[in-house]
Amino acid sequence: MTTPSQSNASFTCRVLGERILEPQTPLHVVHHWDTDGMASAALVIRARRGKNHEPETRATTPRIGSFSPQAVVEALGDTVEKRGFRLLVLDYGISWPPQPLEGLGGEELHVVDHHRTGYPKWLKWWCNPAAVITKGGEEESPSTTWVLYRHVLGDPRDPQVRALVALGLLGDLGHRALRGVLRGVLEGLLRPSRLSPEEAYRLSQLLDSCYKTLDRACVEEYTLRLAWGDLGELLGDEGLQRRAASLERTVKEAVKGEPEILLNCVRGRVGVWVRESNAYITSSVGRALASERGLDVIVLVDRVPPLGRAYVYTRSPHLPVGAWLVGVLRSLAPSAGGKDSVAVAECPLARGCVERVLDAVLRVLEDRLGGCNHA
Ligand SMILES: [Mn+2]
Repeated sequence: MTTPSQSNASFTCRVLGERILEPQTPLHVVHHWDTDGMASAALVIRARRGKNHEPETRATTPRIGSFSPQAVVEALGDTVEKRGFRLLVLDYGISWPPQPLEGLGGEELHVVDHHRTGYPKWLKWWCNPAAVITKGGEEESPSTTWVLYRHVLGDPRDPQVRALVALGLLGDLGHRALRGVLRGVLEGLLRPSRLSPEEAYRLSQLLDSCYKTLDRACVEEYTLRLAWGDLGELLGDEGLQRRAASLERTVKEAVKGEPEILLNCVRGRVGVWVRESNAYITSSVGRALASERGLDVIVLVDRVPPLGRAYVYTRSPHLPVGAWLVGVLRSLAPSAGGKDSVAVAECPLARGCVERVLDAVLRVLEDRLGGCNHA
């Protein structure tokens, strides 16, 4: 069923697509630092290439870990003052302020995304099916590369553009995209470039090692390589392989460590780990702890000094800790979120926030699981 707002949205997406492909108009792309964001930017850069000319296209990523409209302005650098540039923000799920920011008028700013968020009236050019459809939006738009492919740019013939669509899907969905109905879609997209879905998944992990090591230059360099380089060659890139291998070792080490606190409760066991590192791998470590330690709930307090932040990450293999915790976390931390089996609060490093949040998490868990004793 198509509601009027949906058909209007898909019309807007097509016109947006024509505007960002106009070869005579320079474009600055600001994109999320993960694989989907990098692949989305590369896809647009490549799609803009004309027969006999190289249109001027810049691509940068916001400071890693920062989600704000101000971070977009900073990533644009001196482009903000340049006349004639169009701006495109990709895969960067922030909520925009009710008034345009200085230097970011509503006419030349374009946004393509698949995160569930809302848009103010001043922002004229946005394409985000998940913001229009109230139910199931994110499932139907699993990546920004998918939104570009289905709604904005149309079906591309270029094999590399099709492979980039698949790469974004694998980046955001992870290995679960390798099974089920999506597998056929991935095979279709990847066939012309002779990559298997497994190889493309591996490439997405290699690319994510740029942001996990908090290396913005790496993100920007490999975005251009995705646009113009050979994807099979990138899979063998030694720099990326070393980076990813070192992150994998760090996660393995972290998972071996003993918990700071261990609670035995009537309806489950809870482990609390505390760590500090220079890598942005809270969710990798948290997932591994939840799947490998055989506990009912894991809590990970992860301090990341280069980001000036600490994360309190709670995950369960089977309990709805997201539903239990997200409301409480939002009242205690500057930023918090989650879904069914995971809840994360983001705190400044300074004392106070982490302690408050951890106390509240343990209180809620003790309440839900009943009769807890320290082991
Ligand atoms: Mn994405």
